[in-house]
Amino acid sequence: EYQGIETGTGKSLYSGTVTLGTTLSGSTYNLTDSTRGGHKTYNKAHATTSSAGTLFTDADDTWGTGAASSSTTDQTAAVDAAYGAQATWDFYKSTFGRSGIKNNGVAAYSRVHYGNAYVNAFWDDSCFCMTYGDGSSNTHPLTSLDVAGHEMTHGVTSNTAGLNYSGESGGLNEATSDIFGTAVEFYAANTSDVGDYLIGEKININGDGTPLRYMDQPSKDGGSANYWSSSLKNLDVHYSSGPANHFFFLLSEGSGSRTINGVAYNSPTYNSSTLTGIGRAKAVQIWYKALTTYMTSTTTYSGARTATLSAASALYGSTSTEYKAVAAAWTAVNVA
Ligand code: ASN
Ligand code: ZN
Ligand code: CA
Repeated sequence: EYQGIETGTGKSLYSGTVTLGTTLSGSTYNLTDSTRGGHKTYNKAHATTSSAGTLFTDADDTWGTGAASSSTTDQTAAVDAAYGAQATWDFYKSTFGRSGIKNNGVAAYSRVHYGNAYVNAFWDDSCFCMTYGDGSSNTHPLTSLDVAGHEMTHGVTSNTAGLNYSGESGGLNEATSDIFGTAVEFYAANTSDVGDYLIGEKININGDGTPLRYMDQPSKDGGSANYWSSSLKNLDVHYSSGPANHFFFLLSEGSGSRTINGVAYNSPTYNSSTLTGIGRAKAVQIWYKALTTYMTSTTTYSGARTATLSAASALYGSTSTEYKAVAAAWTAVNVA
């Protein structure tokens, strides 16, 4: 009986046709990616039990049906989730040399079709797994690339800084997932799902096609803060992430108006300063070093300023353009 590492073809819901790491066992393929720590994708078939579910299998190693004809229980959501886990693994490996969530070469796993019309996706430390609902009417699985990168990053945060999921540290935890989820989307450079500074723009979570969050101007979602204030800590963590998401946009791209990959942005500053970005590549290096070296479970926004300045100093020097840009971007979101 043959047992082997294969490369399948996935017809995804949000990212077009993709290649997937799969495994052949006997005469049946399964959705196990042995080249990336053994990540597996399971079908919950609308259950909400704590078990992993049923491992996806296939006869010909061509998975899913694509956006046009996907149904609520089929392989298509699994293709997106597996592709997202794969792209996120590759992003962390090639960008930071990190081998999986714990940097030990071991993968998490993913579960799709969780619950009935369940409009959420989540990371869970206890199963070391990502779980995805099918969205409203079971027609919009929350399996887009940026959401997958967001959820898997919760695992990284939990195993590094460990930012507590409430108050200001909770906002920084959420922003870390938005920052690296976005970086994954740009890294993948998928022609059907190009990089942007929006979160969840593919999953129609609001029913009107608008994204869940906007990094250039977080207040556009109707709940997030653009700038730090003493009451920021009282917001839900998905809203108190705003100033850090805004910091990341300003540091990467600068203030004011621009269009990137066809998406228009307009990023304001608290102090009316005009900022020039240092580029996303350097901004992610600074955030990652801050997360993995300087932040702790109780880091606040003020502490994040210090942590990212320490990271910029270590990476580029304390008199560098990058160091000065980090300071200016925090000041521009009222973290002085
Ligand atoms: N999708 C949400 C998130 O990852 C789930 C939650 O509220 N933790 O942030
Ligand atoms: Zn989150
Ligand atoms: Ca996005």
